[in-house]
Amino acid sequence: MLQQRVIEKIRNAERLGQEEGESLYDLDLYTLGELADSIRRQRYGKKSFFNINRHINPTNICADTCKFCAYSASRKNPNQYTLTHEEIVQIAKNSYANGAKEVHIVSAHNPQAGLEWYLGAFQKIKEVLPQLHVKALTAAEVDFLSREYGLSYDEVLDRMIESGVDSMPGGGAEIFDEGVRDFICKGKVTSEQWLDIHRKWHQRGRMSNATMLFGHVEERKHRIDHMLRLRTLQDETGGFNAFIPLVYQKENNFLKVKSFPTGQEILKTYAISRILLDNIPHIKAYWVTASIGLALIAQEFGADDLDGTIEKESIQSAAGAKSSNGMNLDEFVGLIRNSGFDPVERDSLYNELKAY
Ligand code: V47
Repeated sequence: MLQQRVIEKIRNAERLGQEEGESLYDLDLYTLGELADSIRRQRYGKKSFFNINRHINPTNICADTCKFCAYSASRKNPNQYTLTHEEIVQIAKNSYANGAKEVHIVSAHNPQAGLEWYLGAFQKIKEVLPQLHVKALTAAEVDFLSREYGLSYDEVLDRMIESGVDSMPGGGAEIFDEGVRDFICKGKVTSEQWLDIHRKWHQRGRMSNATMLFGHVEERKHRIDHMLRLRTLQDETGGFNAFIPLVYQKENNFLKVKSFPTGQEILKTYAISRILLDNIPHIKAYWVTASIGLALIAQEFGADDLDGTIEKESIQSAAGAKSSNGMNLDEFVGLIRNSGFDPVERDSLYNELKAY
């Protein structure tokens, strides 16, 4: 039977393909959880990683029209804003003073802002806070800047490094399947381009993350395909730190979704990603989209990282997530400990900073 063969292969640390990956969803939740958990425990024991970080979303004016997005200014969200460099630097300074080790800076694709507005902010942060890790610009933003200002991807990536960007976040990946992608975010960076931008970034010796937006109109087979395309690139470059399955949030947007994934389906997706992505070190249960309760349970289904304290979050909270004011550090650490895991503060590149 396919299922028995697949379980055997996982226990022998053999790789699975598309069809085998899809068949994992047919396993019962506990069998799948046990398989993913044994991989997670072999690698990290009971450690659960998090960081003290600050999300900054400097503008919500966007040339693109992704149906799932509630963040960009539109007729459902008429309040446009663009922060000045001074405001961005002030936020970074305050967060640093409060213990943040990383700023995660992601914007919409604002054609009025200018290349210097995008890149100058990183430079100014680094001038005053050279130790603060700047994780900034998704591959979708890199593609936007390249098109808007007639630069090649190589040129944009080099300018990012000159401006002080340390690593790239994993946003903009959505779902790689071209049919689904066309339906949910036509006109944005293509799947091939997204992968190519990360390849080029990794070739510069830099690290990044990869996300997958799921629980909307995609099917299970599209999630497996997405993971396998990432695994192939990771074989080539080794530049991904973490894979982050993002659970779709349904409020205030233009994507009409009939049914939403159950908790079981979400946990299975974390577990399957741990099993399939044998070459990506960390699986992040981003508590913002999973909800903190499910993210804590996901620690037993393959996830070893819960992202961070965040402080403020505007993208998913616009679509209904309960994350607009981040998470208190003491509460976060207490929740991880009380769920049976050992909280470990990490830096952006997963060096361990403090065991709580
Ligand atoms: O790419 C937009 C997603 C992403 C919705 O790299 C939505 O460490 C759910 O990429 N429901 C941006 N998600 C955020 C992101 C991220 C987050 C945390 C950590 C890291 C990392 C990266 O937000 C976008 C898009 O897929 N998003 N709208 C929505 N309605």
